[in-house]
Amino acid sequence: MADYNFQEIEKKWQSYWDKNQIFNAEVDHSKPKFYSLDMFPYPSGAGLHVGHPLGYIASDIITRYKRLQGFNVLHPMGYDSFGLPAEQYAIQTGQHPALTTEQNIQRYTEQLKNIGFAFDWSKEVRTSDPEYYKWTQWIFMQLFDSYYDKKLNKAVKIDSLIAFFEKEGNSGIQAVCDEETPSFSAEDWNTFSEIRKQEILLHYRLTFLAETTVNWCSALGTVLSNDEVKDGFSERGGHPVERKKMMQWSMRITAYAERLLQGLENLDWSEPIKEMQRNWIGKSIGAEMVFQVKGQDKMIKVFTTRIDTIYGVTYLALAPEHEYVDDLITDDQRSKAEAYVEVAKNRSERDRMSDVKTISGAFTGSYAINPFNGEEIQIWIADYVLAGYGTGAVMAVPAHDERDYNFAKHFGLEIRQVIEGSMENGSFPGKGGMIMNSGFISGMEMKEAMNKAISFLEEKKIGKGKIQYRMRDAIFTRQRYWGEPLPVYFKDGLPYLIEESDLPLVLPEVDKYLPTEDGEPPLGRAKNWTYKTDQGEFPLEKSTMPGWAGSSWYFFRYMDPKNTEKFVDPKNEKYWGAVDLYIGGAEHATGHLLYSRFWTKFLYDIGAVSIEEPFQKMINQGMIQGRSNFVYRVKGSNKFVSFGLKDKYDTSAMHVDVNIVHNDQLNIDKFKAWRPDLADAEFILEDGKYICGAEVEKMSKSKYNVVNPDDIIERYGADTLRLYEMFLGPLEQFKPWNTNGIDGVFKFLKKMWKLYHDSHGQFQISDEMPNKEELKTLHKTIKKTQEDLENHSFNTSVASFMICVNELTSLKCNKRQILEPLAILVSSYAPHIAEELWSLMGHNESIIYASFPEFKEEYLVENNHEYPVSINGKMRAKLTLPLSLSREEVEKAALEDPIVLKWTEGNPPKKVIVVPGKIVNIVI
Ligand code: ANZ
Repeated sequence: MADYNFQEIEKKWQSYWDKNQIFNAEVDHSKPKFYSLDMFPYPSGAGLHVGHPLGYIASDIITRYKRLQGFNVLHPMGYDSFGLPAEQYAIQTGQHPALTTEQNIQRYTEQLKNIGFAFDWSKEVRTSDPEYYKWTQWIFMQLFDSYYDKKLNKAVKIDSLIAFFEKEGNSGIQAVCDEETPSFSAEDWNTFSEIRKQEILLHYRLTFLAETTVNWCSALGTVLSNDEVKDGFSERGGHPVERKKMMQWSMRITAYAERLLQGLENLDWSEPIKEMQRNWIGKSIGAEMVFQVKGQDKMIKVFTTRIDTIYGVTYLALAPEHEYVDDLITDDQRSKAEAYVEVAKNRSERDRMSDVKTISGAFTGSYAINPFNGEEIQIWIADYVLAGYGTGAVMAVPAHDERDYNFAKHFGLEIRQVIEGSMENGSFPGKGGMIMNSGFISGMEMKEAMNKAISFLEEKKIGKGKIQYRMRDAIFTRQRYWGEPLPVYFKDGLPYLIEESDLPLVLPEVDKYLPTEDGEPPLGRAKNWTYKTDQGEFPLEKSTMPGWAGSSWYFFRYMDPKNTEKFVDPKNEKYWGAVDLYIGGAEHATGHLLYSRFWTKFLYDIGAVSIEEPFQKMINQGMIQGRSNFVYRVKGSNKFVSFGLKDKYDTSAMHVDVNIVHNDQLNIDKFKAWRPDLADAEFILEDGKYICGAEVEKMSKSKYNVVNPDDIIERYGADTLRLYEMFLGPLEQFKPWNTNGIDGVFKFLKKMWKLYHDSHGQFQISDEMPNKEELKTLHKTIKKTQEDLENHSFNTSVASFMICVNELTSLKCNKRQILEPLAILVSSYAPHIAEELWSLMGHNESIIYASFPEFKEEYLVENNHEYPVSINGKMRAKLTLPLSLSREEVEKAALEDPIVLKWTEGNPPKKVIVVPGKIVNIVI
């Protein structure tokens, strides 16, 4: 083979890898394990674009490197294949989502295989496969069957809770439950009906059915999670979203709030992602206390982080949705207050939180009593108070809280300072000022004052210290078709689990993928969507699980994907353990990455897995943006003017498909074929070319800047694509896809290929011993590559390969002892060419069985030194001498140097100073 025929080489090795299944990983206790995971894709109809494989290439490089180091590597791939787009497509076309999903998966797999990934395809999982979601349903059942024991600080079987209730009722139990759970004694419990018992248990179960305020999107006909809603509109499709109360399944993730927070400490993740999770969890340490309403037997409970400011409270503020609002509004305030509540309720929480400028509120007409000083204070309704946080009511301290301050200013309410430094003079509290004008806590520091105030609350039984989390329980159902059915049926209106032996509960067929006429989810259309028990036939749950269900545990299934008895065999799970490197997008910071941590902790609690944190180290790759190209149409004409001349005309820019532009030059014939309607357009050229403008934007179909990896591979090969994606810049950075530099990378591979071939293109390497320079080039590259791989600095490695190949080319080096290790170094990045060269060098086994070359420091040590020689203080000559020479030998060599001789004219100098390894100074 003469030339670097990448097409042939790549096909050959891809089919070799496939046939020999060399990347299949099985438990092997003789080797250390390395579990490398990529966030699995949703197989969309559009296929992969060049941005998608970026992270996969990086992790592929790491896994190949780890194999060379002797690790047993698990590097799987699969599909997160339930989801809305397939369902929307099904609604439009009537095609079953399973069908389109299957087609999309085939295309994805083909595209991924073209890139030469070292995936263990035998471990592939698909979340929409009944054999997979059987176990998603099984985990749901375990959650339903468990409650959170605060004393043991873990999930425990619900049976032990029932046993406790039978003996002692629920007053002594330390369990996480809903706020409004009623108290009962053992006698009560034992006389409760079955229905009542089940109702009570729902307050404790880790997945439960309850009336919840949800984000309802009527255009999509479904509930959305908070992270699927952006500024009051659905993230997909941009449809309006409203707040609505509905019966919904939820996951009691709040039970795990503290563990989710603490667990972050030991994870090797980027600080911004950890911080996002901390903020999402939102831990606040404070106090809860009640204020008696004057003249009514109502108590308003507030949550405050600053109980030390209690003497500065000048009013209470309630969220418009607060349950007491109606009762508190007095007749003389009614019309104004009710009108206000109506408007305020319809603003989303997000708007209310982000909008600090609009100040609105209404006085209820009622008063509350501050138990610390007996003062009567006004009760207001204010939409800056959120219904879903704390108790939905605040004690307002205008002198020391910004929102209270703005509100009080606006409505002319009292502002009373109780800490040194106040809002009035631009100083926030919490900076350690002394408490003043505050009865028995005057003169104290903040901490002490808080402790004293909390003791007072506890003594009077009107409050207590309280830790509050901002995080809410996670809503778990969607009114959609293409998702996992919940393994639940209803008897007497209450949910029961189906038998484990009846799993999987397979998604039924429906005539249409739309809600029913009476607004039921699509499963309402299924015939016989019922469950038969000895007691009769009962309706099954009609909602399905959300997108995040299947992805919350897939990393376990990869370890043992075909197991029909368990979701993973403990032996496999113990061996593979936590993911050693997780690569994926930062956009999952508060969704997937929290939910999977939660499920893992739960599975750990019930003894199903041995780890508490699924992803030990994570890297978030930056997005590859599109580089759009533009042509410039002269307004009102059919003429297009080249970029450099466009300012001479009145033009409008138009996106043009980047695939018909090369190095910013437009292929005019292809343009005409692309837009037949513009086939008769005229082009005003510069230097005979039509040059396009360019801009960096999101990669998207509508901007015609999507680049398909298949096209790059056809033109340059997968090895070039892989190297080039890494060469674009640091992995974590956002960067535009700019093919202008891709030729350089391609040339590098051709140059490397040439090193192993003679001038006639014949493979030829020599068994001669390498010289020092060649060894130095090689070892410099080994050192750099290894350092880069350890630091995940992929772009710099590519640069060092290029330098290495350039140096070896100038040294005309074709020695086996240099070129074998070089092929190994490059093999993680450009595996196809490396395999080919490796086999040409006479190896019968894949290069993945080679060992990573050992770096030897000795080859980098300089043996010679270039001595500057000065004569009478002026630098006159340079002398390269071995470092091993003695002072006398250096002096002798210097004095014999022809240039020095010219100056000394052969006479002995007055003085010679030699600093070995540095300089020579001669005085004549
Ligand atoms: C009195 C006070 C005085 C407060 C002061 C702050 C400063 P974080 O830290 O986010 O937990 N708050 C309580 N519930 C609220 C709700 N549902 N909507 C809006 N605000 C609410 O914030 C807790 C503080 O936010 C609480 O402490 C309360 O105001 C307010 F100088 O009470 B504070």
